[in-house]
Amino acid sequence: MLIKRLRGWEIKESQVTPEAVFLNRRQALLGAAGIGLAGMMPHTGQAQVAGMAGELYPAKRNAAFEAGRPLTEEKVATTYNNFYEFGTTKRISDTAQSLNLKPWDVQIDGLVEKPITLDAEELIRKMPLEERIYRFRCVEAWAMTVPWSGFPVKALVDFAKPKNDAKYLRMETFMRPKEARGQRQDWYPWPYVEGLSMAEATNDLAFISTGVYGKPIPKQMGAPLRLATPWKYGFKSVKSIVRFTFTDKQPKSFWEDLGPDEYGFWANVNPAVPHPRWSQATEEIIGTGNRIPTVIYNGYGEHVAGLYKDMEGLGRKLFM
Ligand SMILES: Nc1nc2c(c(=O)[nH]1)N[C@H]1C(S)=C(S)[C@@H](COP(=O)(O)O)O[C@H]1N2
Ligand SMILES: [Mo]
Repeated sequence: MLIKRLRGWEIKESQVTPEAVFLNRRQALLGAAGIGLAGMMPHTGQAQVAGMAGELYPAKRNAAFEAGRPLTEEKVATTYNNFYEFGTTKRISDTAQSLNLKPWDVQIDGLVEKPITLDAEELIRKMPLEERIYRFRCVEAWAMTVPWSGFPVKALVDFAKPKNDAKYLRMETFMRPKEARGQRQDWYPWPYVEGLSMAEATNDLAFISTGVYGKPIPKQMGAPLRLATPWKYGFKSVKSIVRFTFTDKQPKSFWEDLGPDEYGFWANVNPAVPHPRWSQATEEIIGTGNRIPTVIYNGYGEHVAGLYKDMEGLGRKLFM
């Protein structure tokens, strides 16, 4: 994110995940073993690609959330990633496969009736899964359109039962330098942290992604639990969450900690508020070469503008 020039958008053939090859191989295996054994497949390389709770996908699409743009091709979205834990380039999808998803403890704590730790898969099975197509806008002025599966953050809030004095939801990524080589670079403020106000967290649009393209979410996109807040810049959408903390203090996020003059807490999309080093007026749709105008709140103003109507005094800070 601190780079000045964007890289090219084209995908190198060698970096495309050979998913079709994998699926064919898996089908052949299932055929040989007999379909009844499918549930007993060991968690080998195959199961890792298939991911967590695979039989829950595709989740039923919620038609209330349509993007009004073509979907980004799956192989483009799953091989052009930002995940500093695995490196600073956009080509970390292979490197990220070193992340171990099992077991994956999720802690829910802070100002809640009863703190709890549970396995991610257990949590996912308790939540109402659905599919939503959202537009996505990175602060670096690239965009994509993705079919997420998952559940509203509101469902997690209801499950956690926060106390009345909870004002923010703080979310934290794993800390495992052995699996994530970027975390061995100790000048970054690991672990990655992001946050939402309670009003934002309980807004209908705030979503926890557990899947994408009708399958469990791949590691490079933030398995097993990743935030999706489509009216905000992409850095808000913290990946591979291990901890949800309800707090009365505004969390300091990873990028805010690194560059408070460039990245803030609110991070709402606004074409009229440039980043100090580049314009936010337009965005490049990855995989297409097209550049289009950016829209305030990434076009989700009807859902979220009301959240900020008493906060206008924050000015530019609402949009960085
Ligand atoms: N833990 C963690 N979450 C993260 C990031 C990161 O580096 N680490 N990058 C953020 C940024 S800047 C963007 S644009 C999106 C990219 O999501 P994608 O790789 O699925 O496109 O993830 C966000 N979530
Ligand atoms: Mo980003």
